[in-house]
Amino acid sequence: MVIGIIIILLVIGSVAFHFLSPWYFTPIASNWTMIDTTVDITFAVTGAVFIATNLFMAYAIIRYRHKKGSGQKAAYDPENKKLEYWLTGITAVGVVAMLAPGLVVWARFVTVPEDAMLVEVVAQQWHWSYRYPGDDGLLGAVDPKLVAPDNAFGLDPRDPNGQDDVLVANPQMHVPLDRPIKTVLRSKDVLHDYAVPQFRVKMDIVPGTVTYLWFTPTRLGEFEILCEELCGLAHHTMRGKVVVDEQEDFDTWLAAQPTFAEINALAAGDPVLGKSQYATCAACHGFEGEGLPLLNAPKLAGMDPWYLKRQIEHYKQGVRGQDPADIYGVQMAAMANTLVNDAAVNNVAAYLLTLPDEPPEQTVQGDIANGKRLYRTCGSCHGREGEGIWSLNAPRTQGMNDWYVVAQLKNFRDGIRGAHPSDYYGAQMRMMAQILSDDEHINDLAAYINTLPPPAQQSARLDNPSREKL
Ligand code: HEC
Ligand code: HEC
Ligand SMILES: [Cu+2]
Repeated sequence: MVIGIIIILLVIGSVAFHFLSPWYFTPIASNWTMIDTTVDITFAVTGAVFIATNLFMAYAIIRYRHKKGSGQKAAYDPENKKLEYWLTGITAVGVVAMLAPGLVVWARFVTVPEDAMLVEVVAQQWHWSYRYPGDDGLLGAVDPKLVAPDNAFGLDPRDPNGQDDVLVANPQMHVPLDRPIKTVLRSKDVLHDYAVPQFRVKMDIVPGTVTYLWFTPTRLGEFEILCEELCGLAHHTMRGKVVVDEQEDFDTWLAAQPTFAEINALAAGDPVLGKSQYATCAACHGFEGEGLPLLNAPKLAGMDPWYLKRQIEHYKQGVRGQDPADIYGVQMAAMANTLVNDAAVNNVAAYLLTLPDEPPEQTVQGDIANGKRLYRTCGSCHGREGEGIWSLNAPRTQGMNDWYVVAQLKNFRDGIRGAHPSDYYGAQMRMMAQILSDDEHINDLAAYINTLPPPAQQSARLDNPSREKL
């Protein structure tokens, strides 16, 4: 009796929860209302079956429960043809009702409209980037072997179709409103999955092949891109954004992005010009780029050009050093504008590579053994020897000023750095710093980083973390 009543309450509760729950579809922003309808049909069919079977079970439990002295006996009825025809028939109708709409939707999903605009989405560990085909409407050939810091997309420079390809090297993509968009999906490393909940689309991205999906955005706004495939340590930080613009705004945005040819035309950094541009920086960072602790300005000598470029860009855009609590970052942000363009940044980057790359003086004491233990997680992004891993966007940690390491880890942990919504790289580091609740641990890490071998003694400037250690 009690069980019967509990089952009835569970049915009522589940149905009430379904209708009253705030966790249902996010408001849709694409043409794929069909997908919602399909999910609704599935809910209706499975819901009806759930209600019917559970209420029948409750009824049977209550109606035929054991009563002392009633003499009731269960009848054995193994072959009831009529009942079986009915059950088979109803089940078949239910299954068809659930699966058939899915086939119709899938047929649409894999049939891309002729006039769809093409965008390539490139996935890599914990980062999204995008390529638009340019005026010819064609994407140039790519080859994973060509991927390098100065050719992050791995474009083949000999393919004329690739010259006008527009390269967006940050995780924010734009698309125009009310136009079908075809995204072709490519991975540089492992399995990922491109998903935008408001568009109701998702598709796996498989290394070695190109997958695709299409949608028509029907609402202006910014929507989050999620990776929905467990793709390693920082999978949960692999987020991006798709911005749906009016066609006009989209065109303006696209025109402001660099093409492959434009990026290639930018001269390689010139260390001689860089030296004169560095004069301003030297006042704080030291004449040899060795870092001046009294001015809280860290060592820059030997900094990887890609990391320097990104930091200067972030300072200029107000993505780093905008938080008033970030006293030193604010000072630096004011200086970043003295490097007026990409060429100037390239020149300074080239000059920094010519400076003596000596390990800085040690100022922080800590438990090195504990630091080593803690550094195992860090090493999967920054390299086991702190060499820095470009493909994971994680800079070199070996040879950094220990006081600066301590300051930055606290900044990340306390949300003073890496909290800006456009700081996709800082956000990853911020989540990693959250494990460092104890200031002692931060000192231990800095002390351990001091023991890492300088570049000349490193076993290899590997571009891949040792995955067997993860
Ligand atoms: C007024 C002093 C000052 C000047 C001038 C200055 N910086 Fe800085 N810079 C700083 C400080 C302080 C920091 C540390 C910010 C922090 O703690 O977050 C910094 C940080 C940086 C960083 C980030 C380092 C890292 O490892 O993330 C870079 C890159 C940098 N500066 C480059 C430059 C360049 C290039 C110039 C010359 C155009 C320059 N700075 C001029 C004070 C200065
Ligand atoms: C998921 C990958 C990942 C892991 C794990 C990780 N980091 Fe980072 N870290 C990054 C990225 C990406 C950046 C660059 C942030 C930016 O561009 O502003 C960064 C930046 C830093 C910086 C600032 C460097 C500078 O020059 O200002 C320090 C210091 C640092 N990490 C230390 C650590 C330590 C210590 C650990 C382990 C507790 C760790 N990281 C774990 C990805 C990671
Ligand atoms: Cu992923």
